[in-house]
Amino acid sequence: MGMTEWWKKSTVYQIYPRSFMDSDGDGIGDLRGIIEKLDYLQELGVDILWLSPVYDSPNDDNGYDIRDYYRIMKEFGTMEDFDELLQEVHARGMKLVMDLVVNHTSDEHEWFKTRPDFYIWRDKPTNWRSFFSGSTWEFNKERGQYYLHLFSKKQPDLNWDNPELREAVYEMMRWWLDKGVDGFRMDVINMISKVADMHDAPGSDGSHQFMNGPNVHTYLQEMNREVLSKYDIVTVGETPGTTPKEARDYTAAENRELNMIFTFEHMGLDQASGEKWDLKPLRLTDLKENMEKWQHGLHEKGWNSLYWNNHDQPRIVSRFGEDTDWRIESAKMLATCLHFMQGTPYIYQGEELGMTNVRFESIEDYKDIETLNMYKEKRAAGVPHDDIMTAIHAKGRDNARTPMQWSDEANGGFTTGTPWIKANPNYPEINAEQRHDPDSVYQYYKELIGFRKELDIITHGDFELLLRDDSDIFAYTRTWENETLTVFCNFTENTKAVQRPEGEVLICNYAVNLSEGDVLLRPYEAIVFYKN
Ligand code: TEU
Repeated sequence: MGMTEWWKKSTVYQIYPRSFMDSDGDGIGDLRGIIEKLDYLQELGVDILWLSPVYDSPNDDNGYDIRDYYRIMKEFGTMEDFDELLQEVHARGMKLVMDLVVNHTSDEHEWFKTRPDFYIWRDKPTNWRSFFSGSTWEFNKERGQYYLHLFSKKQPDLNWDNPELREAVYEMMRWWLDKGVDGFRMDVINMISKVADMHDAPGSDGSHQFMNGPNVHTYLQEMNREVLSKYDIVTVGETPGTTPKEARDYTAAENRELNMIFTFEHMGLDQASGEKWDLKPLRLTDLKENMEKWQHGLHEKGWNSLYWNNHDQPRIVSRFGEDTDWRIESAKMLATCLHFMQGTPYIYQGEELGMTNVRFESIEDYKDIETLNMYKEKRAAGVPHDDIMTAIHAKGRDNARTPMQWSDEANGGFTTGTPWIKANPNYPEINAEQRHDPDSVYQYYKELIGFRKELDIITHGDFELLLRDDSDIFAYTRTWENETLTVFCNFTENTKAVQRPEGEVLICNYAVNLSEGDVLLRPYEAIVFYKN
């Protein structure tokens, strides 16, 4: 592993600044609030902090609609606050990765007025549906044409076929890298190249015409040549709709594009159709098969990110675990399942506490544009309120965006003011004060993060799925030189016996209780054996 591949032994922590910590009582998280919590993060042992966008934005999509790439969002603080945050992160031996949103800007970005050639205009719209409901085309009266917006109408897509736009992006990236940031998470970066002849698509799904498009690798190789290759940084592409084969093209070192990507396949296994709101229960064998496919698909040919959570996904303990009677056990079990795989793990704020989904009864309590647009559209189509709320409770992005729960004080100690979104009412029972308990989810995550630094087998070992057809247990081995890790994760309340493997217990989310023969896995039990 070369000097520049430090990210292969790192663990990343994602901060959604709006909901992380509010230092000035305006109810919105800010950069000074993050500075106040850096010791908490250093104690956890994470190596890289990924900040969701902190640039100037009208917040139509909570910062993923950038108005000025060179200014800090006023609610989050000043550029001086940012410089201090970066300095304090580096002083603690951690790294800071920014969220690069360059598939689109805000419609309030000056370019939208001064450089129409930086955007995508057509006389006639296609039938494509936006990720945020409605059409992906908006008519602009001044110009007398439609502009493309895959997301909200205030997020016009940039025209990456224009070399002047690409150079403007590269110049901005150099500006942040010259400040000392340590890399980028690249928002829907596999959507930047659209087919030239955009046309109507079956089911209004234009994704085959804008995902992994004709010039995406050309542009990423140019970005790497012009910018990325000149810095010792880490890059991760957010690439919905990408297969392991395409992921190899993005992450193979010899292709000189990105270090890793986020797959979405495992996040689609509990949806019945192309729409995330169309719920179906997860089948564990589907999850096992999919994660095996990605472990094998990128082994020695690329690099995986490993995640269950982010600011767009419901919280995993409520989704694939059990968040009432077995919350702590299942939170630890899910973490074990992920953290012994090959790749770079991502922890989303609050995941290390076992924070859960939220259930607001009123749509007024929800803030996310994706949710609110969907609600409006489905209500207009006559779908009952309760049916829509069931889907929002299961899959809404605000599940991940309620304030970080620091203590049992008002609003979980996130703000002394009125939070921009209500706190999850379970903050008195679930908060960071519990991290001092040796049996807390936080201390368990801290142990997992430590193993990745200590045991090279986690970074390099071969992955082999065990008990393939078992619908309760996710089990696998990692092997490397003369070492073996055997991981057992019980995803159910059923007690199951498994054959005891070689080696000693490395970690277990219960007090270890091994009889001579088989291992009896208790509800949501995770146990890892290590032989060297
Ligand atoms: O998300 C891209 C994306 O594919 C989302 O539509 C995601 O699949 C969906 O929200 C799941 O419910 C990125 C950012 O992570 C997201 O927060 C932004 O809203 C979006 O791009 C536009 O920038």
